[in-house]
Amino acid sequence: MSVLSLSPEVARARKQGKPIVALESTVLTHGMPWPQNLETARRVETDVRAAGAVPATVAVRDGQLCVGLRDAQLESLAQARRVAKLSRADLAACIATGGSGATTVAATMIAAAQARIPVFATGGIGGVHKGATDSFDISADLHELAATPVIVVCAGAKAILDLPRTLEVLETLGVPVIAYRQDTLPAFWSATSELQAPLRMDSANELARAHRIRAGLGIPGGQLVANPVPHADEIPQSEMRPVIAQANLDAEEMGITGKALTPFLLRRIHDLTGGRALQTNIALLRNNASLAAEIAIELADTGHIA
Ligand code: PSU
Ligand code: MN
Repeated sequence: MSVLSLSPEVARARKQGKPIVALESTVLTHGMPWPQNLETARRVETDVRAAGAVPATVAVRDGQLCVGLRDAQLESLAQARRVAKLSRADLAACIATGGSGATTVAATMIAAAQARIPVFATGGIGGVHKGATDSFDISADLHELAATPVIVVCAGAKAILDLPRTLEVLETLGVPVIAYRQDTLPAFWSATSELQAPLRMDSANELARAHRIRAGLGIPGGQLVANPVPHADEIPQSEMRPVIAQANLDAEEMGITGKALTPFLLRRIHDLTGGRALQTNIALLRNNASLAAEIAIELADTGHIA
């Protein structure tokens, strides 16, 4: 029994060996307000097409794991309230009970691998939360990167996280963290940080080659590409630091934990910056979609599938 449902466009592209870029949906349902979430979803899909690849937004609809959504489906997802946020732990249960939900980085990677799509673009992955030594809150995204052979293009881990510890866990799990065209790790809203990136690459071709070589060596898992937000759209770390501290403080005071924490922090940060952080978030998503398309094209040229 297949629970995978490819859109006609994605099915066609796959048959023809065309480059495809997977896109997640939690960023739309839990990371951005209506109607900017729908506008962004559409714009990101347009960016992927403009770069020469086919977009495949992933979500669960009525017990089907959909890879590629029609515009009306994208709209109903963006408009829906109280959508389930599905990660590795709850993806199968949602499908089994005929439910619907948005997929996180971890769940989108699983869907992409099933659909043999080797590249996926998002905003920021989950990671080690500040205070994780007490809360043990470490995103399932990190383990997924270690297990599932999909390249994830992001703008660094979300800066609401404990970035040094996130890097440590990724290293322990054997996940390559590759900064794109710079030496430092980008920090989501900020193009640079004080952290040295473990690896650096300067072209989509190198990224595609490294992915193939890892697969050839039998190393499981994916690569994390950290693509800095364009400088014109960034909010520097010095400006973000107090905002992030305030948001974390608010979450602590309100007792927000678990799955609700990341969406709460993002919403709070959008508010505290008067919407500026949201504009940056949109810019970095678009930037990541374009790079992911370039990588997809490189991989498709050599017939690489996940
Ligand atoms: N990046 C964003 N906004 C988001 C997310 C990422 O800019 O909403 C989502 C992703 O789906 C990611 C998830 O997988 O947050 C991580 O959630 P958690 O920390 O609960 O694992
Ligand atoms: Mn968590």
